[in-house]
Formats: sequence, structure tokens, C-alpha cells
Amino acid sequence: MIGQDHIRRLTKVLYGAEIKGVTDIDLDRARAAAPEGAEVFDTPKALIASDHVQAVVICSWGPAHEEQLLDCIAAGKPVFCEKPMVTTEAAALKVIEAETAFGRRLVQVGFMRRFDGDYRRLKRVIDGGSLGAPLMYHSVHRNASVPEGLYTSDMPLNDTMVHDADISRWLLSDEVAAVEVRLPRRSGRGNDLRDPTIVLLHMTGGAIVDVEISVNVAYGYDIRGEVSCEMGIAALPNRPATVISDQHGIRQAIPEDWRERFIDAYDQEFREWIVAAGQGTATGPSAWDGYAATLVSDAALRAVASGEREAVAMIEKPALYSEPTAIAAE
Ligand code: ISE
Repeated sequence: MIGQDHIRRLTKVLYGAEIKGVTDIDLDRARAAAPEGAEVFDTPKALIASDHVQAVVICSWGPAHEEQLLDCIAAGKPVFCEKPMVTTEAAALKVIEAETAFGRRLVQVGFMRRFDGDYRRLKRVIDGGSLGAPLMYHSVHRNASVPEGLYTSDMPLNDTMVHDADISRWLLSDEVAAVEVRLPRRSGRGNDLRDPTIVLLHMTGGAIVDVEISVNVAYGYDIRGEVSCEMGIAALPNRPATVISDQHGIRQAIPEDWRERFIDAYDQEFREWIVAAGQGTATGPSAWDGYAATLVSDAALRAVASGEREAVAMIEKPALYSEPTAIAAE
């Protein structure tokens, strides 16, 4: 789904990229999705190795990312990788080791919320300090539905909560120290997934984040966020949508899914990626951010099994991820 949306974005919306090749585990879908003139490759390896391919966008499912990312890094090609970057700590460490050995940032992870205007303004208010230090962040992340059969029981935490893990670290400028998970009784709406879920993130600095993950709410895609600080509250606004008043009351439309809610964020994310990739590097959320978010998902999955608070232990941050990547002005 997201691969097709990014093809549309790169061919019809943004300037500066050309799609030279496409591949998919289902080659018929690759053929159907490939824009005119793009080669359909049999395997990701063949696509990554092609001399016609300067940079790569990975939109396969999470467990396939490790090998594809390592191939891109070995080829020295900038790579945009959809979330989750990988699904295990061991895989995340391999990506970090490969990139640090290469010596230049190549990987950008698809945490598109960081490019959303509302989240950027929220962060500016928190960083500005006028409200004092953040104490709590309430994050609500609700999906109308997820593809039946394609969405496995670890995915609400690996694929969905991973956004909240990343945005919490970014908004609060802090790392996650420990994770707890609480599950209410199962919804009667006939879904095998553990859904909804409450995840508590204990940040290193003492702030606490609560995240509601729901992937089956039916009514739409509902993203909310509110940060309680020492001297006030900063919250994401409701989406601007026409307010309808009629005999049913006063209401506003809700986005159908993430493509609609984050359309501008995805566009901006790729605008910035195209510039960096054109210069042989990457900016935006890094492999370090992908690693950190993977550790949080891993800890959450352990917390489901144990019912306990599970600690998150990070390696020391390599210097490659401490400084912003230098990009020449276009
Ligand atoms: C889904 O898995 C995604 O990939 C989207 O980026 C996210 O916004 C959505 O809420 C997830 O469930």
C-alpha cells in the first residue's frame, strides 16, 4: 500500500526523482505498479545492484528490511526505509554497525510524523520552554482497520506503536528507559489481535508517556497527542475539516487512514529525502532512531508476555548519529 503511494508521490507530486526500477515479492503487482519506463527486477538484490539505481526506497514488510538495508549500505546507496526499520535488536545493531563502518549516513527511516506541521509546531512549543518541562505525553493512535491475515499479532506493537515510540523520543528529547503494557478485555468485534492496547513508556528523564494503540476502531484514523508540562498543556489540534451542523449534531469528518491524515508529512519527508539522497547521504530519522524504536517495540512485546515493566538498554550512541548531516543548499 505505502509503496504504491510513494510511487505516486515520486512520479506525480514531487520534483527531483525518477523511478528506474521496481520489485515486489509478487511480481505481477510490481509490474502493475511500475511507472512507464521503469524496469521490473526479479529480486531486491538485483534492483539494489543495478547501475541505473542511485538510491532505494524500501516498502516491503518489516522482517524483510534487514537484508535489503544491508545490501543498500554495502552498495553505498542512500536508502529510505519504511518503518519499522527492522523487527529485532540484533538486526538493528547490524544496520548501525554497517552504516558506521561505511562512515556516512545512508539510511532514513519512515517516521513521517516528524515532518507533519502539527507535530513540528508542538515540538517547537515544548522546546521553547515557556510551558516548563514535559511531565506526561498522552498519545492516541487509532486505525479503522488493518488488512485481515496480513497483520500479525506482534504488528500493533512492531508496526503501529513504533510511531509513538519515535515521536515520544523526538517530542520529549529523551530516551525510553522501560516499557509496560496493559491489555483490557478483548474487543467483541471479532479480531484475533491484542487490541486495543495501553503502552506506558517510562522516559529516562522521568516523564511518562501513555499510548493507546487501536487497530480496529472502525470509525476512522484518529491521531491525538497532548503534552502536560509543568506550567501548561500543549496539544495537537483537531484536523481542520468542515464543521457540519444538522439534526444529528455538530461534527467533523475523520480521515479514513494514514495516507489522508499524513499526506503533507509524507510529501515533506520525501522532499527532504530527495535532496539528501541526491547528495549521497541521508538526513531525517536515522538508523539510530530506528534502533531506539525497535528496542521499545521489543520491550513492549516482552512486557505483554511477562506482564512486568521491561527495561530498555541502549548501546552508546555512535558519533555518526550525534551531529546533523551536512547538506549543501540546493
Ligand atoms: C500502519 O502500520 C502504518 O504503517 C502507518 O504508518 C501508521 O500511520 C498506521 O497507524 C499503522 O497502523
